[in-house]
Amino acid sequence: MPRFSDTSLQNSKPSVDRKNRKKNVKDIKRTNDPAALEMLDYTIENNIITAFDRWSAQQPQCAFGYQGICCRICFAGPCRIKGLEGPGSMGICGAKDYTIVARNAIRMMAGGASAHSDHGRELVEVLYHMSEGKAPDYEIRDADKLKCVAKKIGLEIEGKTDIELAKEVALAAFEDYGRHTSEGTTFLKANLCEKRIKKYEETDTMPRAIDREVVEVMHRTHVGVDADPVNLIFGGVKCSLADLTGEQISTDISDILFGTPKPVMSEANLGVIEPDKVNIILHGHNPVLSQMVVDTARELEDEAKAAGAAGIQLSGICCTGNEVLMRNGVPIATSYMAQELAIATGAVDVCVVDVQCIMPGLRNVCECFNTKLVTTMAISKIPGSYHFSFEDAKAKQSAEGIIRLAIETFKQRKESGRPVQVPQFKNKLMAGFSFEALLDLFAAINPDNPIKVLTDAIIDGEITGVCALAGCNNLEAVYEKSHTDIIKELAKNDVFMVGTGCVMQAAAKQGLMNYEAVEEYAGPGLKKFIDRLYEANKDKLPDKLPLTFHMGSCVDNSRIFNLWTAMANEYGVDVPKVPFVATAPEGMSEKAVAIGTWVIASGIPCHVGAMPPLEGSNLVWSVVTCIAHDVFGGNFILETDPQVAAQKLIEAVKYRAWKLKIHMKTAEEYGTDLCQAF
Ligand code: BF8
Ligand code: SF4
Repeated sequence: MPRFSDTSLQNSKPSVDRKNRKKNVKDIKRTNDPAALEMLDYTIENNIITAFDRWSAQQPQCAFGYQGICCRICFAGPCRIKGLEGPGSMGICGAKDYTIVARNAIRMMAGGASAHSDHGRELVEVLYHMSEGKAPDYEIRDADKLKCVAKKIGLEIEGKTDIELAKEVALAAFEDYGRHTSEGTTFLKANLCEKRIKKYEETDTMPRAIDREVVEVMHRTHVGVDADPVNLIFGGVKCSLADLTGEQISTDISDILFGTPKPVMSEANLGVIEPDKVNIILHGHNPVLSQMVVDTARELEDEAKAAGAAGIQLSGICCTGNEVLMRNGVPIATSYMAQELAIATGAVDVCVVDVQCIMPGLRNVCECFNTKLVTTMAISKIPGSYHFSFEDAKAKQSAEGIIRLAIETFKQRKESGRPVQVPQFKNKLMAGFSFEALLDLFAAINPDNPIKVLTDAIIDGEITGVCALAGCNNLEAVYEKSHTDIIKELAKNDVFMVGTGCVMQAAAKQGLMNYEAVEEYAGPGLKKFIDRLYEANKDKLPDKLPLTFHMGSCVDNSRIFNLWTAMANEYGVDVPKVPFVATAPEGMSEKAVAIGTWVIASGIPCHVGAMPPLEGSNLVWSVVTCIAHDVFGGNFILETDPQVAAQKLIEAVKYRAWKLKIHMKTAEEYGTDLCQAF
């Protein structure tokens, strides 16, 4: 009986306490990625400073900040919690550890919600301007998705042209940013199962409007407002559900404008950079410009050849990379933490960035190699870089300008005769698994009820359950090692894996996103399941299916939310009963905090492998690791050891599957309704 198979895996404490988390601060080669290791030798030898050196220089990091007990909310501070008793146990205003930790945490959620949702707003604006004829370079590439989204959010679709419908969808999305009534955000409610709607209404966590929830968090965390940690965290949950609304909007509208991803082959790791071509790296998050660069690059291929290049090689970093991989098969150069190492190859002509996860440190590395760093968004500039202002009315013109700058820089690179250092590591991958693409795979086995293929595979014991892989890179862990260790362990235990963001770039770079990885790492049940899916779909697939199913960028965690909601609806239970877990082995960003929070509020246990700043308050710790489970059905599993983390995830998913199976069997045997109270 899995519930009690190993109780040590069910307590809320990490296996290594804070004081015993040892790091060798002198060894900056903190990675298991062979390409990054080769580049680190090169950067160390050539005195090129990267995040790996800066990480070492930052050690030891401030223990107050690490635990979340440093407050800088007003400038009577900064205040730190220095002890358990007396005046030093509070900030100057009297704020206790739990208030400070909770305030800091929910401000991170507000930061994350702002980033995802503003990304979504850009897309809504493009859709709206396109519908008004003011963004002529954009079009509706997936009219079926447009209709499907319109229908889902309650719009009448009959008798309307696609353009009319696009405008109505855009207006409905705008309303989710600024509604002044309190019925809940449309794009969220349209995708939740009934029981979750009820849960959020009962707990006053249903977001009213995205902007409003972010503002409310900033207000309630101002000096002298909310001091109650539980109240603060519930405010944070509401804000994180506003974040989910923004992510759903981002995914839906990206698919409408640029197409819903389908399985596609590509490659990943620094070996995709080709020195004889004009190399352009697309980095950041928003597909509005990067998709335009992809389309325009095809047209300017001859110009590149006329300049002596073998062609134009695009590659991606971070979630812009994921967006153009999913829809166009553009290869992945690397993930967040190694972005400077990609530039240090010396073979990149232009690195074009939009918003989020762009290290300011890129500029110094670019200067070493005459790589042009191009910023494109008004809110995201870097001193010393080129700025091509992005306007959706002239998107193609901007893309052409960027590509021509790259061609010019390529010529200079060739004339200079400067050597390049491109590690010859890359791996084959298959990506492109939108929620629709996954359902399409399942439909080849069960056309009437595709999701049942997945839910039955769990009930029949073929696979253990599902795990969502998400999140960033963080040098608190060994870069990409936590990702790869956890993936291999889950695979061995027959866990079906879907994912987004930088984890999936680690999987792709390290050969864990192709069929060879299924043969090497999958347990017998998982292999059988993946083979079965392939056999039913082989006429339409470009290759055999991979070990890990890439669902897109971080905003596309909404696709994962759609997946577990469909599973819950199929089982006829609320989400907390679905055998589904999540992990962010190297979480780092505010966005990751927002995502992790709505994951647990959805009712899913969520592992985080780099310690978030919560350890300074036992009360807050117990709220997010235990009480959250009682209220929402999901909880954080905070564990820095990847092997232990994998066991905790397996334990959690097995326990859920075991409980669900027992109740389903009982209902079947006695002809009763499925119990809802377990
Ligand atoms: O949005 S996983 S490091 S790139 S924040 Fe950033 Fe984290 Fe990567 Fe994608 Ni998500
Ligand atoms: Fe210090 Fe209170 Fe100001 Fe925070 S809000 S810095 S704890 S005085």
